[in-house]
Amino acid sequence: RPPFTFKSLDWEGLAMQRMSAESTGYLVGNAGTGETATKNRKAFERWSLVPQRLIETEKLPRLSTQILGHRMPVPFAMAPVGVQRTFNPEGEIAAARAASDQHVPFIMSSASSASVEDVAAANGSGTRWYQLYWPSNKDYDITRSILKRAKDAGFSALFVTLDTYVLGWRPSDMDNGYNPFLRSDRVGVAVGFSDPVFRKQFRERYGNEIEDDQGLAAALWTRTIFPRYSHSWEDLQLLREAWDGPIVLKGIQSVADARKAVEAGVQGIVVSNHGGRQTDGGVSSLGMLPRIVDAVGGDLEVFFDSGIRCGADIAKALALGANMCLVGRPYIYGLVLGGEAGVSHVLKTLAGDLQLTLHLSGIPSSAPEHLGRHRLIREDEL
Ligand code: HOC
Repeated sequence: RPPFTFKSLDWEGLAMQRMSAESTGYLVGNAGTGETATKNRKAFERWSLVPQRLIETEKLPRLSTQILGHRMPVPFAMAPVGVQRTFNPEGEIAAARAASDQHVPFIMSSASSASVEDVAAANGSGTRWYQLYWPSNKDYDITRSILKRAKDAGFSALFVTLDTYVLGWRPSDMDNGYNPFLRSDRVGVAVGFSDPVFRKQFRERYGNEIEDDQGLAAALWTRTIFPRYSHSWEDLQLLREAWDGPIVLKGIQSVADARKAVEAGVQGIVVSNHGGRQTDGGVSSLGMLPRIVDAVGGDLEVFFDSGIRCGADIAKALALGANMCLVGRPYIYGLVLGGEAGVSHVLKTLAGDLQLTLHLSGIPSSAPEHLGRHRLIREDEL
């Protein structure tokens, strides 16, 4: 039994009572005015499930799905979230353990506060994927080294984030002077500080070990994973050479880009606007999902991210054609509230809430033949 009883789904409200102003600002904060984040949430309200009655069933709805070659018991994964030691001393280690306990894929962030190897050890036999903040081509040796380490540590797919070559305009972080890399506990630098190529380059350049000048090394790592300027579609070839496995492009918001992803031959895309944390004034992620699915669904796997807070949200995104959803902030609220047990609690709750929502709607499984667009109606048509 977890040491808390937060049955409400208002994990954000509960977690905010426990967090410092700077942690709250970082986790709950968004880009600019917060317009995109608000639109992400509002987009869910535009769609409603239409429950059907007298659907005879003997079992609870099946939630299992096949994704990137893995059979998974639930149709959601843990989105990459960096700097998790800001929220709990065990950070990503606790989250990766809970992921494996609950059989939910864990996507590890490049900005993690634990190394690739330590996260892999905590995740054990779980399914884990690595998220890349993509260094510029001049740092290709570092990219190659990190991807090799991830592969060796059992990360089976690569999620490449395309919308964060520089961090968004985040007023709460600026107001609070929040910089997870430059804090004394340096959450967010573990992947770089443990990387042999990054370490060697630092030594050659400054004649010091990273430990001798951590501030400088942290600044350098920040610049390495947020290089300021974007890569091009052609650069994907470099990743293909460095990564032998599925590649998923995260941050797709347009039909045109989704088509380019198909042409590029990647295995999946994540329809995501980074939870409204990057481009303010951008379109809602759920709003774009059906068009993108119509254009490329079937050509690659479509993940959905940005704004999921409960089981019904997952049901709507799946009904609109997503193969799987990514859930970010909710599990971090669990981490704040109860460490590993808190994360497990949130994952279990999301699965239970989704299952009950389908059950009460007369939907026998989350598979597309049962949970498709035919189960939704637009509220503005009513
Ligand atoms: C300021 C911290 O994906 C986010 C993350 C980026 C992680 C490190 C930057 O905050 O959206």
